[in-house]
Amino acid sequence: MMKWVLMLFLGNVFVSQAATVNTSLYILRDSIHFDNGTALPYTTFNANNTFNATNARIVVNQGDQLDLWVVNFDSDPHEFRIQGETTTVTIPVGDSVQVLYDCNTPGVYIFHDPMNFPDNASAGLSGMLVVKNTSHAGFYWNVKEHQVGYNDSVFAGTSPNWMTYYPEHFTINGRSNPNINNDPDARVVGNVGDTIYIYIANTGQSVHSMHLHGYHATVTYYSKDASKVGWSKDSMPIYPSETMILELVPDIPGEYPVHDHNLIGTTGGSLYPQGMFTTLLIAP
Ligand SMILES: [Cu+2]
Repeated sequence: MMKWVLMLFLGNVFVSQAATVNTSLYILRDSIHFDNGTALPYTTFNANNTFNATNARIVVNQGDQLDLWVVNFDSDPHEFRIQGETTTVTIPVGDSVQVLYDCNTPGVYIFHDPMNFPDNASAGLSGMLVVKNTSHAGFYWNVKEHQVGYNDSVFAGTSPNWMTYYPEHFTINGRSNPNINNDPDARVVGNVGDTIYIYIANTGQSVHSMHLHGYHATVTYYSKDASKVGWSKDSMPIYPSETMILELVPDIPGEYPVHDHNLIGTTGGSLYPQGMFTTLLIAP
């Protein structure tokens, strides 16, 4: 297997505590399944050689260096880029590429396949790189929507018509209600007084507005508009290819709904409540 090395140096900040994080992403194609019986062909980045509709997530600490191998086990060539980088690497079928990334700036960055953008990224190849600067509890929402037929078109080599995009399925980390609450990385569970961070990436092509019942959360990072940092709200619009970090300090116990305020996002193939619908569970 021929190996290409690409080094992305993102500045020269030296952090003495920095660790090297060695990890790999395996590009695999299978299907994403929805509760109305629909299955769509889907390609994702996986943590090992087993397909999972949840894209593998990479979580590092500020100052770490990411030493990443991206392995293409799909039958089509792919590209790889981390959001904010201008460099794109190509990964031929059966090949792998090494990417070195200095994680100097805390935030959420979407790594994706930019080939024929947004086609390949929409058909599954978009995940989250989270650069943390806190040890507080974290939860992760990769929000995305899906339209029947679009992925088939992408995999057949034909770009779908994004002007007539009307998605029917909505997922967080590749799951829809009621299965989101079974994802311990997505379902927010904590105690009154905890400091909880929710790391969000919109890897879809529609705007989603996550509505937290019961609490306000404070925006600590917003890729689209830094002037919104510090805002405390219960509903946060997140635009396509944008990312956000929310800080939540629950003041009362309870179980409260969290859902896409764009209400089509709480359906799945016309079933309700499906889609982006979960709950927060806060103990006294
Ligand atoms: Cu609501």
